[in-house]
Amino acid sequence: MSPTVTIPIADITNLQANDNAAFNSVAINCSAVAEIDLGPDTARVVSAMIASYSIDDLSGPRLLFAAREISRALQMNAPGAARDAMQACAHGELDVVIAKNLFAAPADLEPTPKEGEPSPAARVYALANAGLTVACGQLPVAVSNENNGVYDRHVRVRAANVAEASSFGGGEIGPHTEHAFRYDGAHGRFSPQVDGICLTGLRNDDAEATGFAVLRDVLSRLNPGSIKMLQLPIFGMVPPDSSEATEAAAKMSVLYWRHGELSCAYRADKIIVPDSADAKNAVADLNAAIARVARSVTLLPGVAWFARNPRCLHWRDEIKNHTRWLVRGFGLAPESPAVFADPHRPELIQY
Ligand SMILES: O=C(O)CCC(=O)C(=O)O
Ligand SMILES: [Fe+2]
Repeated sequence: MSPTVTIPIADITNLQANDNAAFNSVAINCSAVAEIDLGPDTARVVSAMIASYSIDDLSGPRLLFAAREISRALQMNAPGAARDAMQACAHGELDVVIAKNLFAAPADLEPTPKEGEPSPAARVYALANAGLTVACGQLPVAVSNENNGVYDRHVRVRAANVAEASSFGGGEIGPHTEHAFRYDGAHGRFSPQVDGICLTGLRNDDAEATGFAVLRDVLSRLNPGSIKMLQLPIFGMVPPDSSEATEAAAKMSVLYWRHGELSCAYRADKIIVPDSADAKNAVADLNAAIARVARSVTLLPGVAWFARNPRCLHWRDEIKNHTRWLVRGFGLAPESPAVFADPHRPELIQY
């Protein structure tokens, strides 16, 4: 007998992406970023583990199993300070963990694939992202309307889109959080944003940077009036170019409360701002605040950036070298109200 309880979709009226519960302070004016070195021993162990996995480990229960194995290897091999940082991230005290030596730079990596799939040996590097995600307190997940519902996404220029500054072409240039646009598949609701994003360098010969801005820093620079304005459900959002969805979402707020924290659903290049001076000023204020507190990280091979997605904006800073190759994976907080559609795909959330 199956232990799965299926809740009819029509009955899930209380499963809202935005829970509107505000119990944290809005402007915590401190840094929320830790840079850790997992150490060469960890890198060697994780690389050996990656070499032993196959692409069958990139989906379903096997992904959760492999991610927990790698997370355990991180806990057992990383220095104490690195373990503390991952724990602090799991507890919501940190919003970003930058980890060196997640794996050893792959020696025999194929040329950066422009079209089609990377080789199985390259794809399984995403399991390092999944392991770090678990170590930071989240489940590795894929979403149904993006990347064909596959966990590992490979961030690199595609031949047909070299000139485009878009998530399907050369790079994601504008500041954004993932799933600012998030219609829930056929059900017409907003899905929760994924709680985590992990980007890891596979190849980055020109040391191109990934920009990011921690939301608590951004909020500390925003006028209170803008913070109020950005919480109104008056904004529209066009799906990103990488999404399989085509219809714009309406009545969305840019800032909203979730899991007790003010969270951000924003994509600078896709937002539809209503025709009001207050709304336009608030978005300009937001863009200026992001620019003022922007930081950057260079994702060299084996360097990972894990961020609590709705609490940190990110973007590609520059495009110089079309061979740059990052691997990306999403994370979901265990308390997320995300809808899971298939008992055989516990890593897949319905969008
Ligand atoms: O290319 C980058 O540095 C950022 C990529 C990005 O925004 C993403 O993969 O979600
Ligand atoms: Fe992104």
